[in-house]
Amino acid sequence: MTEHTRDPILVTRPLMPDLERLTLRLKDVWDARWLSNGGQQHNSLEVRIRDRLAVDNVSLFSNGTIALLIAIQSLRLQGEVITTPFTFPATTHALWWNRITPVFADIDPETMTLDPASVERVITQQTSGILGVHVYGIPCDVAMLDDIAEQQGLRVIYDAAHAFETKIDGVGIGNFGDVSMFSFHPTKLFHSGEGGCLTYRDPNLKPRIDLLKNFGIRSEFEVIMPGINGKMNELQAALGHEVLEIVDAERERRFKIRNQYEEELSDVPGLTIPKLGAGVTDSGQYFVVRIKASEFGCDRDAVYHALRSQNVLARKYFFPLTSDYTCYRNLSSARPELLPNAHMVAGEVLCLPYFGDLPTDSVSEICSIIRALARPRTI
Ligand code: T4K
Repeated sequence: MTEHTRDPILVTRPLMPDLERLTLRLKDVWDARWLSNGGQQHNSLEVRIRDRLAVDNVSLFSNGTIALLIAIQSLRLQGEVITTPFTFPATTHALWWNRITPVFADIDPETMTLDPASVERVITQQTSGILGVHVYGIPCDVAMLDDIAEQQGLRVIYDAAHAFETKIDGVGIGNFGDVSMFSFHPTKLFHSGEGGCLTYRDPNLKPRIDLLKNFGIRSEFEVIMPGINGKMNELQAALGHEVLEIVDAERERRFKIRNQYEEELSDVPGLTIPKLGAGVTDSGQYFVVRIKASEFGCDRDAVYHALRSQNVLARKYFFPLTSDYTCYRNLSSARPELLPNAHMVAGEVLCLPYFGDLPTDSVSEICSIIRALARPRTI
C-alpha cells in the first residue's frame, strides 16, 4: 500500500457553522426541554426553508430517504413508477419499499436526467407515476415530464436531493411536479446533520404528509393511517438554522473553485464539464467531469485510480446504475440494451473534490494529475 504524507482530499466536507452560535441556539432547546415532535426549532426552520426554496408548502424530515418514501405514500402511488437508473440507491429503494415496481427509462446523454421520450415508451396500464432525479442539481426536463404526466394521468415526484439552490428562470426547483424531495445530509450544500424535506404545491397534502411522518397520529387516542417516524428533531433543526446562515458564502467559495477547475481543465481533450441550460441556476452541489476514453487517452477508471494513488478521493457518482444492482437487475426494464445512455454516462462521470475550504493548490494538483494522463493535444 502507498504511504501518503498528507491527509486525503475528500470529495466533499460538510459546512460547519460557528460553534458558539450553535451553542447559543442549543441553549434555547435545553431551556425548552423539547427535543422532537414539532418543536420550536423545527417549526421556525420549516418556515425559513419554505421561503428559501420559494415554494408554497414544506414538511421537514429526519432524512431525505424517509421523505421520499412518504412522498410516494402521500400520492398513493402503486403498480409501476418510471424512474432513472442514474442515481443514488435511495431513489430506487424508495419505490421498492412501497411495493412498487421500478421501471427504468433511459436518460438524456447531455443532461443525464430522465429522457421524456424514453419515459413515454415504457408507460403501461400499471404506471401510476414518474420519479425523476435532478442529478447533480441539473433539472430534469420538467416541462416535458409534467406535460406527459398530465396527459397520461400520472403523478410526478422529483428527487431534488442535489438541487437545493437550483432555479429555472428564477423559479425554485421545488415548484415542479406534485412533490419534490430535498436531502439535508452533511454531504449536501445545505444540511442539518441528517435531514430532508418535501415541497408541494397542493396545500391539502400537508395534513396527510405530516400525519405520515408521525405514525398517523391525529390525536392522543386517534391513529388514522399507518404512518412511520420521519420527524426532524430539534438538534437537527438547530444545526440547520445555523448552516442556513452560511450557505450563501459557501456557494460563492464553491463558484471560485469551479472557475479554477474550469480554467485549468478547459483545453483537455476528451474531458467535458456539463453545462447548465439557459436560465438554470447552479446548485453548487457537485463538480463533475466526463471522460471520453477514446479522446482523452484512458478511461474514467484510470483517472479515478490515478487520483486515488495521490490520496485524492474523487467519487464515481453514480456508478453502478441502480438497474445493475443484484436486487433490480432481473427486472425487464433493467436490461442494459434498453439503457444505452445511462450506461455510457455512468462510465464517464467523475465527481472531483468540491467544497469551499478546498485550497487552490489542491485544485491545481488535482488538475495536474488529470492533465498528465490526457493524450497530448495535437495542433
Ligand atoms: N436521492 C439522491 C439522488 C441522493 O444522492 C441521496 C443521497 C438521497 C436520495 C438520499 O438522501 P438522504 O437520505 O441521504 O438524505 C453520500 C450521502 O450519504 C448521501 O446522502 C448522498 N445522497 C450521496 C450522494 O453521498 P456516500 O455513501 O457517498 O457517503 P460517504 O460516507 O462515502 O461520504 C461521502 C464523502 O463525504 C466522503 O468523502 C466523506 C465526506 N463526509 C461525509 C460525512 C457523512 C464528511 O467529510 N463528513 C461527514 O460527516 O453517500
